[in-house]
Amino acid sequence: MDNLISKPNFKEKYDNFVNGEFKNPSSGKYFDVFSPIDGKVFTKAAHSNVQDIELAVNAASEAFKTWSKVSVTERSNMLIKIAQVMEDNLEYLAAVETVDNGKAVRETLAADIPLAIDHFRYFAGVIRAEEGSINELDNDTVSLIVHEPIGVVAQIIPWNFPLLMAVWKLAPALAAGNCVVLKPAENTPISIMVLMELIGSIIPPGVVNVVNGFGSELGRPLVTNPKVAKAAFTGSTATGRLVMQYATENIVPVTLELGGKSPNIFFPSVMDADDEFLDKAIEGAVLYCLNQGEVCTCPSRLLIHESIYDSFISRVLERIKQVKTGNPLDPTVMMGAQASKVQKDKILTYIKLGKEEGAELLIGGDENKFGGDLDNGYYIQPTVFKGDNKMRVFQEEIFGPVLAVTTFKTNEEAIEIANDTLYGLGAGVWTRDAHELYQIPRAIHAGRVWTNCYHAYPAGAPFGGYKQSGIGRENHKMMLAHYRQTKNILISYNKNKL
Ligand code: TXE
Repeated sequence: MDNLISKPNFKEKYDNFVNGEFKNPSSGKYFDVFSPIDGKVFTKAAHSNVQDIELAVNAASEAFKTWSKVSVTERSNMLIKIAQVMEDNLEYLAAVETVDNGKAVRETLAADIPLAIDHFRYFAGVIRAEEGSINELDNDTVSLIVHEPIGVVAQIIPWNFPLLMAVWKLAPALAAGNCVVLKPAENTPISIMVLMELIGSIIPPGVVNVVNGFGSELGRPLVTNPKVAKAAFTGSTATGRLVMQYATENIVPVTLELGGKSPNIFFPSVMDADDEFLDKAIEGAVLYCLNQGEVCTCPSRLLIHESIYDSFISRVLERIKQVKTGNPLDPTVMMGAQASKVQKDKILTYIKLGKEEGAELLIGGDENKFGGDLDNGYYIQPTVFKGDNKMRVFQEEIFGPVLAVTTFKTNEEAIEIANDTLYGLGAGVWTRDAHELYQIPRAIHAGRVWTNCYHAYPAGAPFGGYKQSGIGRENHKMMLAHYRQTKNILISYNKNKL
């Protein structure tokens, strides 16, 4: 307990950030923000309404007139400055994120914030290297292709990686020359406001606006605002469907990063491998606990070849017993608190359901208690069920530290089970066989297949979903295409012919 990272000081309440200033919500209302660590209110956030959305969109639209003309070098330099300020405040931002979301500070220090920093640097770099193109169609006709920013972008952010997901959307949008109205999740509105306190002065007024409040109240007016030219969303598939409907009303493009039920497949050669690889593979199976399972790519379905099932699962269960759970401000803790009471209750409902539908509980299966203040926090034990892929605990996104395990006999069966889901975001393949190493990932319907690794998110590796897991690829320069218009200037050099 002595080695806890100290809780940062928070303001009594947090406003919106509009046109370069912190601004009260027009209703004057604020809502309570709870820390998942102890379930206590630690501050309040602006409860915005349609008027606040309009103010922010108008500010963004006004700012776009100048920001869209700013040179690529200037935009790139701004992203580099933002990255530097984040790096200078890494520990502070990591602690804020942990209090706001409940995730382990071990992760915010080593992953959330460093990845966000690197993301700004990546887009600062790639935007400088972008070029248009020119094509001579015939002797006197030339086609010129140039890219232009799309306009005001609406970005709706989830609560599982509040800062990182905001940055995944902000960096490409700003690099491409757009202005943004960003709506954080109501469960975790604070880390983004703290970030704006740090970087707000680096950004020209109106280029980034943040409006806090409830998605059910603000989502529609934001995405259907006629001045909005594009929407980007990360969250549940159900809400993503709504966002797409709003975007349809406005006839604007939308990118979506939605749910998942990712298979993590272990082939027989894993068990014959050297100790180092086997240890890594066991670790890869246990990564369903990472971020308390609140990851869209959580490897929540474990598929093990039946010939190695007994020996492999016993190693996995031994390792799960070693997973350190508890106060997320303890830097040695791997699994902290679920992001909200609602989420904790949802996970417990699924655990009950798993038992009811006859899945065999191998470990965990209850909330986690640590005594003292933490008893009002939102903690769940790492849980493993063995069962059948048709069960609801195998099919539905639980978004918690709940693993559903099954076996397969052949590679064809492994592929069939892996693809038997509505989702197609992530997958893991673990093998020492050169053919499986390529053929299995190719056969899986998912946007990202980690092969002999899992849960790595380096900038430059495109990330996004097949099927109901979404549309678009973030984390890669190809995202720029979603944030730009393509203009074709067709030039005739023929003096007579039309
Ligand atoms: O998500 P929502 P919820 C999954 C996960 C979780 C479930 C429910 O399974 O248990 O979704 O979580 C905003 N128009 N994921 O209900 O509603 C909301 O304010 C526009 C997976 O919290 O999708 C927040 O900013 N926006 C996921 C954001 O949507 C609306 C991460 C996400 O909330 C809106 C989060 C509306 N009508 C949850 N209603 C992932 N892919 O990583 C809400 N929002």
